[in-house]
Amino acid sequence: MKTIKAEPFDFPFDPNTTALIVIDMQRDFVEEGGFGASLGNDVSRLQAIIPTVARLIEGARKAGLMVVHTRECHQPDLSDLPPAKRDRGSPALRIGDDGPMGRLLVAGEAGADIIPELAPLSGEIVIDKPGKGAFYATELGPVLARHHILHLIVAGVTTEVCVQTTMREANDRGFECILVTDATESYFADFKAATIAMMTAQGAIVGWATTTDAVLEALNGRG
Ligand code: TIU
Repeated sequence: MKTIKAEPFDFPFDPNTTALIVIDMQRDFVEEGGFGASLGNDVSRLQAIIPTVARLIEGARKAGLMVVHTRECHQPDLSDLPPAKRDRGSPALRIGDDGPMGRLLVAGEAGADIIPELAPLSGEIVIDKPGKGAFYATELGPVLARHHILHLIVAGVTTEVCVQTTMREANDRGFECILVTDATESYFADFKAATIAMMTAQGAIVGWATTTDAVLEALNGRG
């Protein structure tokens, strides 16, 4: 067993039953012209964490951890896109519309790709998900079960939307989850802070929080 220094208390884990899950580091959320920008968001906030997420992924690979990547995207025929998700609000573009990086949040389009800086290695699991949570309507649960995963180290975007939803889904399914706070980001600084506070409160009611340095220190003996 190893231990990550964490809030609200230390996080014990066995690397053999632990996966790093990187949520939705896609061009559609991080780059201009994508889905995130179409909602009126400042994507530069998310770009700032790319080097940190890269360092976390590298450390996890070096330690032999399973690495899972997710992508929020829909089938080209939009058969997995509920009208409630497509039609809500007044965005500049809707999911499935043509944008500068292809159709927004559609599998196979350039915008749905994971950013090149964080590209999955061949052999790493990539989960395409139609919802905000990575367990809903995906094979993530069975994949983790097949690999005997019990602990999840969580990074990616956005903290209060897909990251938080996935951590809550995982927590209810019996996983021990730890959020890496400098490897996740929101378009809204106060939402990120509130998410970390609410998930770690009440004795880690949803999960733990830590830093990339603390994860790397626990995995590989360096910060
Ligand atoms: N809009 C927003 O903050 N997030 C999403 O729509 N999806 C994810 O968080 N990946």
